Amino acid sequence: MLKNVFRSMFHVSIFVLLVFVLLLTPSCKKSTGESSSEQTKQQSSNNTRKEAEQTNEASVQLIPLDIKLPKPMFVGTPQNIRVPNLEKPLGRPRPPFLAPVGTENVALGKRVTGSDEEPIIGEIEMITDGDKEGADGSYVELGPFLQHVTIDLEAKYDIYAIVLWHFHKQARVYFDVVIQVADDPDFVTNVRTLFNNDHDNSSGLGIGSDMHYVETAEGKLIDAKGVRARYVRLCSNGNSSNDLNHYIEVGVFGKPAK
Ligand SMILES: [Ca+2]
Ligand SMILES: [Ca+2]
Repeated sequence: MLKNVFRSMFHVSIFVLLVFVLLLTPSCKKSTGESSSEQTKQQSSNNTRKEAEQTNEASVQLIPLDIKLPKPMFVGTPQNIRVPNLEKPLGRPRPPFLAPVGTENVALGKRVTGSDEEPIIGEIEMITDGDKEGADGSYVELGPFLQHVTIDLEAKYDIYAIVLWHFHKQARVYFDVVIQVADDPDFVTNVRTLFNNDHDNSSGLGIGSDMHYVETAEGKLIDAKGVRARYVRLCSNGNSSNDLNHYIEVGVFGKPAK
């Protein structure tokens, strides 16, 4: 009798266990189904993110800036220039400067104005005509002491580098070289200084900590770090040979602002 009771209890518990397993199985499957669709979703969102990152990377891919250099007019750096805070020459060609793909000289052919619009030699338009040669006929000579020129890029650009040639027929140092960008031609709105080697604020544009440098055919490259602006202004205040100011070419390397 007791044996029969145990047997029937055993059967009941087997039955309960079976029902339990049957009830659980679909819900387990469902939950697995859900989690796998969740995983697919996650995977596809990961893929989309990866693709977006790749596109982003491609759009900011950096390549060496293509700067066409003029013929050098002298070899080596003369040691007889006595100027304080003079940058030591590198002694080898300037290393490539990396900028986003599509960066080009957006100053080429653009309008130039300045504090001396009737230069002693040459025309002010020559500053953006693409000619960087050091010989006579390629440079503009502006009046003595503090002078500036302003380039209107005609639209806002993300500027990565400014390369300028004052004069490279002979080794010279130009004083109070200050390079600024702004949103307006009068340099009132959003003025940012990219370079300043005026150590005593004689130009009135603030004290600069950049070094004096000797002009060469390589020009002076200023890292503009992607600054966004329409107007570029360059100041100078004579040079180590005379009080006059010269410009051969100014290249502004950038991309249209988006
Ligand atoms: Ca030129
Ligand atoms: Ca000064």
